[in-house]
Amino acid sequence: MEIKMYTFEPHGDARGQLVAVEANKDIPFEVKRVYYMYDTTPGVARGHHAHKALEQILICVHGSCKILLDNGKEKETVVLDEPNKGLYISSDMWRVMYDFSPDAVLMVMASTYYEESDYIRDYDEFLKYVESRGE
Ligand code: T46
Repeated sequence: MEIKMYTFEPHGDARGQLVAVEANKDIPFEVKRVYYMYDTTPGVARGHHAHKALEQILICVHGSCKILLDNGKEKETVVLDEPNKGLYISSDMWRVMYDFSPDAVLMVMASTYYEESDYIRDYDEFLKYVESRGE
């Protein structure tokens, strides 16, 4: 499986670091929504779903976490632990976020507004969905 990581150039000076991410330039889509998670309960995993259309970039802007990606055929785990590294997740990809450090803040830039009907929350349904699309 091809993992698409983006490295954003920090604008560092004596005051510290600043990272800017521009839609359709630094990432391949228009950003419609930004959300972030923090204060994650120790030991929990989040996600356990796929999307039909949504594309996203995940940045762990503080702390660290792991992301399990599963396209129905292969699985890969990515560690996010740098605030200027973004993981691209396409639609049709089962994802699980886990192993959050206590200080983790996981920020997500999303290509669409929140839409519950875009979620596939059942793993068997996901496998049938990707198979029906010939993926
Ligand atoms: C994804 C992974 C990486 C909203 O009201 N608006 C939103 O934009 C989002 C993302 C969530 N919510 C509500 C829906 C639930 O009541 O917030 C609650 C928690 O959402 P959820 O259980 O879907 O969160 P995660 O962490 O399992 O998954 C999220 C995204 O939903 C999902 O698209 O790819 O992060």
